[in-house]
Amino acid sequence: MDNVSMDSLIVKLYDVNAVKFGEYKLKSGLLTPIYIDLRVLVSLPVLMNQVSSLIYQQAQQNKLQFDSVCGVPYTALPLATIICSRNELPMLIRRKEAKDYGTKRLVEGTFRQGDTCLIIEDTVTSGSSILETAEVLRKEGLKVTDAIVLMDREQGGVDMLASQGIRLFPVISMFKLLDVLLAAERIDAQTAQDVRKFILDNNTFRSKKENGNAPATKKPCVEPQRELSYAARAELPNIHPLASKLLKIMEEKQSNLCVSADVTCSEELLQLAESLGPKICMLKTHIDILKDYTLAFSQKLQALSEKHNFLIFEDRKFADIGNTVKHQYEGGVFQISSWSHVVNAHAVPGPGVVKGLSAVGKPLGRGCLLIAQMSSQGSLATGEYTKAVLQMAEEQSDFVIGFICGGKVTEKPEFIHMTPGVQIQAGGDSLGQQYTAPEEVIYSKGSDVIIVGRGVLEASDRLEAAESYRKAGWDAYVKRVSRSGQ
Ligand code: S5P
Repeated sequence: MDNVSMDSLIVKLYDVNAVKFGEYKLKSGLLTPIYIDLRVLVSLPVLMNQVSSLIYQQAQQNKLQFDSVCGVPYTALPLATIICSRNELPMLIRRKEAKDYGTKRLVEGTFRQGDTCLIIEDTVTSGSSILETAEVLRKEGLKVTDAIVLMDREQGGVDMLASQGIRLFPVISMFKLLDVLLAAERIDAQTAQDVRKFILDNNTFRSKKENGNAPATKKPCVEPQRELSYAARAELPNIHPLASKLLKIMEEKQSNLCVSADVTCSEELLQLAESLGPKICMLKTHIDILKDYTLAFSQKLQALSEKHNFLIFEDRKFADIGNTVKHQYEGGVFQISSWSHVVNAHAVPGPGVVKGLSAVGKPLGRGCLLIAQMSSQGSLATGEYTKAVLQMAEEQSDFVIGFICGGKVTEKPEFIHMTPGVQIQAGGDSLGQQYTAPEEVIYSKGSDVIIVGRGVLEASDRLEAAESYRKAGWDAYVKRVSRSGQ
């Protein structure tokens, strides 16, 4: 919105009595020379729509990322409803009290653990109403990082919320409002001056700090959201059992290393599984490069996965219609579904590929990784394609446990991020492979598991190399989790 229309909106708010001057009591008991009462808006649909658009514009201009929207009850509830309805966004409703019958939910609407919820509010003084709603949402497992308010009284709300990890984006702030109303001759200079003085003298955040009442963590900056540990993610209520199992293995073995056992002889592969087994959380195979595959081999591999507690991931990269991949997964020479805990698929064919695989794998408790990005030079799996893959995963999260990707592609902690193209030495190969270091993949890019092939296989001492990758990956994870204050 340009300045002119913003100014006319402010004047309109005054004209409809949403902004009043005189002597009024705030929720805190404090007497104030200005009172903002946006409840009147519900009777004024045109203004209601205008205000809702402005609030949503803040979200867009600041490129806020969120999965759902929650209005602080009650005045902001209809505003959130209009925003969600117009922009087809999922909404959540926070109850003031849990109802004493039925489900006793404090938050109505569906969401997943780790989803980010944007809070909408009509007026902010100290920020306590937003914080109260944020705390309820956070207790339910939602993340709250941003809030938008129509009218900020500029009395400390921004700083207080920042100290609690919430960025507040005001549409209109008090000083701007005073300037506009003065220029429009709705108030005189003396009134404007009195209100300015009142606002500056009554900063709720500053006075709390001065009295030593400010919460211990208060700092005028946005603190990062706490990042969940692998162990905590394993316990999330909506997590796929196989993802949970993997995360538990990772925590227990202190390993986020998946070795890519790209060898062509089954005996050598079994030797690798036996010797590297204690160091890894997962062993990745390309079963069709073995020159001597037998079903007996796959049974031995399964026994080793149990002995050393790692999962098997057949890197088959299914990419056909549902009916074909069903046969490829279950049958043929390899009978992959009978021994591999995890497989992966390209999203190119559309959701049918996952449906076909799921028809075979789900009853067996198997899981699938979707290929969201690739490590090879010139890969087409980028941008909109990657986004569409995330969408597909969310729609079939009863079988999709995560992604093959270069780094974190979703904030949803139920999904596992696995990254190939990892070597301690930077560089690549002559066929387009590109390598990133373990620390960068786990710490900077936020992935969960490093997939290492030749970095281990071509080392003179494979066990020693696996240990250095395990340590590098684990140290980077510990550093990452401690960075976020856990
Ligand atoms: O994008 C990808 C996806 C995969 S699964 N890039 C990859 O390199 N991979 C696989 O990871 C690849 O097929 C190979 O088995 C392994 C990487 O091997 P390295 O020897 O280059 O570490």
